[in-house]
Amino acid sequence: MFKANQCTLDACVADITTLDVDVIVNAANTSLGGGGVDGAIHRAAGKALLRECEMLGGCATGDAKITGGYALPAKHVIYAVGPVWRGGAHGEADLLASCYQRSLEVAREADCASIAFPAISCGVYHFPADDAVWIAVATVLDTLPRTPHIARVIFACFDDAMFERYQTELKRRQALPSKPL
Ligand code: AR6
Repeated sequence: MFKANQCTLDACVADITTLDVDVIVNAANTSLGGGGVDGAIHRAAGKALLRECEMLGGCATGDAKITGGYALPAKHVIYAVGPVWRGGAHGEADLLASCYQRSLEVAREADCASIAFPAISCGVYHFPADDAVWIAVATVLDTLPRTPHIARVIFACFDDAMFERYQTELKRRQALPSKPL
């Protein structure tokens, strides 16, 4: 666990659809439909979620939109569209960082205090996992000072290897000399 002023950051191995938080983030695509985390979220939330998604009109890569959580334990779902990995010279790092930043901003606007992220772009979009984890943690820490009532951030990992990456990165950050947020 990492404590940054008002907020705790944690990693866990979990199916993100089971987490009882204010909002879970979906690793979406621009048309807001698909498999992976997205498929799991739609299966758990029920058909009403799909109807609300259809009214959102898609979402740009690097941006985030929000719906209700319907049958999920989470009150809301945020759709963050990560970049497809195309070698790293196509703005992928900035677009991935933007997903985390925009998700926290959208969560703040919806008065969410707790948020769980999957490893956006690390599945079928093939972003290198070590880099993605570094970007996720760094961007969340950079954004939190502007989203002060977010008190809990969870990085929900689908497997032990991803969990180890987040644990290592959170521990490394915790060991750095503290910088006021
Ligand atoms: N809970 C937590 N993590 C999960 C879950 C789950 N239930 N299911 C998968 N993961 P992906 P992307 C992990 O492919 O790479 C979708 O079809 C998974 O192991 O879902 O951003 C969308 O609709 C991986 O580490 O997202 C888009 O078309 C991470 O979540 C496209 O895939 C992200 O895997 C987005 O690709």
